[in-house]
Amino acid sequence: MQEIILIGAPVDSGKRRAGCLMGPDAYRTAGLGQALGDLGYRVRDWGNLTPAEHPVDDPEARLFRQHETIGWTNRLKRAGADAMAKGVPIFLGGDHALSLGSVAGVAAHAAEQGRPQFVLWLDAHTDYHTPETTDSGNLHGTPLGYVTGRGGFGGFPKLAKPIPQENICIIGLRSVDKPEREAMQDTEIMACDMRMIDEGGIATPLAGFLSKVKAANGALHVSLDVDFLDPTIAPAVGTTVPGGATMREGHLVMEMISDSGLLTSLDLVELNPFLDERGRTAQVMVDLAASAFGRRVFDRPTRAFS
Ligand SMILES: [Mn+2]
Repeated sequence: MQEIILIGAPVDSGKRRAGCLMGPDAYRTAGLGQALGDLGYRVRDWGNLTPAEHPVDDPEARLFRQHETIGWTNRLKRAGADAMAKGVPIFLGGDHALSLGSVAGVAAHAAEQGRPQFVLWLDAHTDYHTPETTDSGNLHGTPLGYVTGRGGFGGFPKLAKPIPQENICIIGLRSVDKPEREAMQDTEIMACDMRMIDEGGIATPLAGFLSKVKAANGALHVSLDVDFLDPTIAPAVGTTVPGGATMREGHLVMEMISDSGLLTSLDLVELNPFLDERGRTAQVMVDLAASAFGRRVFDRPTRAFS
């Protein structure tokens, strides 16, 4: 039986609006552990982590709470690599800055195993900034820049091996400014915006990406940002952008991931329970996670994802 490891990552340093530190306990309260246990997994909860020791941040600095974010990155990188040796980690965020550490950690494990690391980024934003290109100074917009090896991340832990751009797929984009769009167009990252989903459906690009992961015998990290979803079904996020994925699109993505059998690690990020309505966003995220681990409406034979 596969073991799932819940890693509480109450990271709140990646942006200015506070509240994501309440996320891990909201997922527990919404029954994440129970839901996964009901699916037949052994579930371990490592509790909530704290950042590694770090200097105090200057509140006037251009980059918001950079030292704290570096502390988190060090801590989560180690935890991620440790957890990969034992099971499938789910990082309970916390804002998206936690993925600087979670992805670095799981990628270090993959590099050790000689397996290519792939990342599926479900998000309204590209999160491809660097500390030098971010106008807001919010580091939750930088994890894909970091894990692909862009410059400007002095002070952050060194990556075992940067993730090749072509191993990354972003789905759900709808809030991308001009410099970001231009930076994206110069990369090999597969970027799928909401218009592509409207026109051709969400299954086609995802199936293409999953086939690629499978063909390469890759490890698959999925990073699910609450803002991937439409704010009418998932309001508890600081960066609401209208026009997001529907409930069915969200579940279809997770069910295809489950059918593929490729998932090796997962982030649930940007939930801000302070902005939630009676826990409904936390519940939606728990239900999506359960779909990624095999929950379905009927026990019917499903076709392979490809
Ligand atoms: Mn994000």
